[in-house]
Amino acid sequence: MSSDITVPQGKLIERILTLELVRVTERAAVAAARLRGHGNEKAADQAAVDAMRRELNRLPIDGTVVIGEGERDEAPMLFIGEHVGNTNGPKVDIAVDPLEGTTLCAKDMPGSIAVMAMAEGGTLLAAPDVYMQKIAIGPGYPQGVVHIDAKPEDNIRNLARAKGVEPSEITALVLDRPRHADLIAAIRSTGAAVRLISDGDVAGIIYTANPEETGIDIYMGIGAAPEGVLAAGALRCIGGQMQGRLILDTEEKRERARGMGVTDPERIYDMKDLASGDVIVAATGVTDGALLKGVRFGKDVIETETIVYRSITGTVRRITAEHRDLSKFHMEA
Ligand code: VTB
Ligand code: MG
Ligand code: MG
Repeated sequence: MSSDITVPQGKLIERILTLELVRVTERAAVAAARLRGHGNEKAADQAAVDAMRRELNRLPIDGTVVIGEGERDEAPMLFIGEHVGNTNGPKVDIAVDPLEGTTLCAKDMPGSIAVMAMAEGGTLLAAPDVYMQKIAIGPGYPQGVVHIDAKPEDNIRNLARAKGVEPSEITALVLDRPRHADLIAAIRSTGAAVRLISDGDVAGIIYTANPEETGIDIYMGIGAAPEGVLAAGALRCIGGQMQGRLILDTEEKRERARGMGVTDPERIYDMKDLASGDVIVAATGVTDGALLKGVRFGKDVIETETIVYRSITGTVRRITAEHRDLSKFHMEA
């Protein structure tokens, strides 16, 4: 029986919106991909934002951006609190990162994606644009086998034990940042491997869901909060465990967070606190990556690859699209 039937009315995202989201991230990805390798992060990001915003405003939704491109509304740019959609539809929360991995795109390096999530109104954590400490593992482990406040060494050892392997057979994914020097040393001290990425921890966290293919067992470290909410949405669908804690290390940040409803600055959010309702997440590849192929510009066709997750059914779809209406893409994206 489909789990749809058991969920109270009004708690569900219209499933028809699943494919609408694909259209939105496709457009953003194509717009950004035109600027791949041009060394201009800002231009690529802006192109993705504009395309995403335009498509979102066509959707039959009454949407509020809760995770967006910043908190101040100097320019119309999918800022937090912005209303999107033609308001002719369900109240939904929207989380966006129109170009996740702007640097990767500007340098034409692997792993940049256009990504967004949609969920029933009030169910996505409205997080300020600050850092978030995160830990994530894939499905199939006992609840609590790792914990955000445990020592990294203990997390690796406990995970290895639960997997039935030696710590030396575990690989952790960590953002390559000076702030992670101690974390990396601690992980390596157990014999485990660390794979470093320069950017892109939305995909990084999603990798943990499929260790056989990606080689990644666990994600650890400090990335951005918006990316944490997007990743949690996807992991909700596939299964796995994730915890996050906002890093509110100044009074100004705590104040901002309070304004967004964060009463406990130390709170540990688990996956379901970050994305608690029925959530749909879509991501389209901009540059080639392990999760998705990048946009291909052919003579007559533009090809995109998108992955879309729907939590209530646990369905993951991969959608390869050939876009022939090139005039439209040229004109608008
Ligand atoms: C990460 C990464 C992103 O920001 O969240 C990172 O996944 C954190 O910020 O792709 P710093 O770059 O300041 O360390 C990104 O790199 C960019 O959104
Ligand atoms: Mg961004
Ligand atoms: Mg980002």
